[in-house]
Amino acid sequence: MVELGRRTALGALGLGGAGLLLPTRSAAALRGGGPARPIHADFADKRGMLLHRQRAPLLETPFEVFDKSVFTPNDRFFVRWHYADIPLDVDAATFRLTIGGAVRQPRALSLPELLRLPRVDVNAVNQCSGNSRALFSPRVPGAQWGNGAMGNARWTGVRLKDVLALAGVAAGARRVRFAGLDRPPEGADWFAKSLAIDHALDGEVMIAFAMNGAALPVLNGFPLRLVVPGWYSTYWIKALDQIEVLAGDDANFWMAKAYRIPTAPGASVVPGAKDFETTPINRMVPRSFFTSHAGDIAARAGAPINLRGIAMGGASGVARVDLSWDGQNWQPATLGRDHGQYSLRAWSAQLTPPAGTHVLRLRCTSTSGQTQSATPVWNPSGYMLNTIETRRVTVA
Ligand SMILES: Nc1nc2c(c(=O)[nH]1)N[C@H]1C(S)=C(S)[C@@H](COP(=O)(O)O)O[C@H]1N2
Ligand SMILES: [Mo]
Repeated sequence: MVELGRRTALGALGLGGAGLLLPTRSAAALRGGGPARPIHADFADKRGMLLHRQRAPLLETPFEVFDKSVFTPNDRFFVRWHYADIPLDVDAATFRLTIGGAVRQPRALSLPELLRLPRVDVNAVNQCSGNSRALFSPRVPGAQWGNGAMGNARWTGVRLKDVLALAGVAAGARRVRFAGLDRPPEGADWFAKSLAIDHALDGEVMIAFAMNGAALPVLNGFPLRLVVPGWYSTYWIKALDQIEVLAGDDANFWMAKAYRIPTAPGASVVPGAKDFETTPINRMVPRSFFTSHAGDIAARAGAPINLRGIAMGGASGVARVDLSWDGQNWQPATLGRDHGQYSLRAWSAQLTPPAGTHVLRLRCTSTSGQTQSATPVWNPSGYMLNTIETRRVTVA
């Protein structure tokens, strides 16, 4: 059982006056009387999650949540930690974010100091590299996520660029590495990820202190997390408390050995392939999903089928979402409101197919012209699945 400690001195965050509310329900209040597993309610700040692992927590968002809104509520937002030793009780008053390495002036910033910087917002999808891994065929090891290892939120914070400017990046800096308050077991590398210096300074990468207008839930990285719009969430370091500017390469296990994808197009290789060139996982790719129908669709002849869903462009916006009965001819769905290029976007369509059994295909094309894979994606780590979605439609 994960026991969540009380967050102390929350006033130091200055969130009260900003209208940012903190969850008030205790872990105890959420326990007992709820539905049986796998819908899990034992984690404070979370309800109705699919439990993949208790320690370190892996909680998936049930897919029906995505039918209600393109923004994922904080209490339904997925959770993924690598190591069991995670920060459950952070003292906001004594918390410091350190910036060191190849900088002119190493810093240790308190939360109030950080919050003095200009604030920025971005609507962005946070998606695990291994989202949908359970759909890989042949099967690959790792958390057997369905499609719910992702979420979309409005992130509020400060620009990484502004934070780095407080320390002054030294000439010759190559990368910026990030780590949080979680701790590895004896002998293992810290969970740390790094970005190329130009990316870190692009003005888009941010350090968020709020999610959908509230403080970050403990399990999603209270009090601070990195937000890397358009990139897989392995880079979105939670409970971020260390920034290190590197003058050279990053030899840490989590960059040099893990979270690497084939350099082949679509990150796809022949199942079973081993000796292929790899590169660190990076930008997300377009995806789209049905939310109106979880499985096969049954309809009456002549009656329209109302379809709904969500789409993401990946590293750029959603240009279009299309449906097809044959994989050749595509017809556009109607797009919902544009909440920004990194956000989920709703789509809808009304179709009246003739009697018979059909396969309906769905795909998103991004504003940079990328589209979903028509053939099954496969790599041994189970990353970046973005194969075209299908539904069997029977009209009688
Ligand atoms: N400190 C820390 N940050 C982390 C991780 C972690 O293990 N430790 N996991 C990363 C991975 S792989 C994912 S998928 C996301 C999950 O973010 P979430 O739990 O807020 O949904 O956190 C990322 N940030
Ligand atoms: Mo992940």
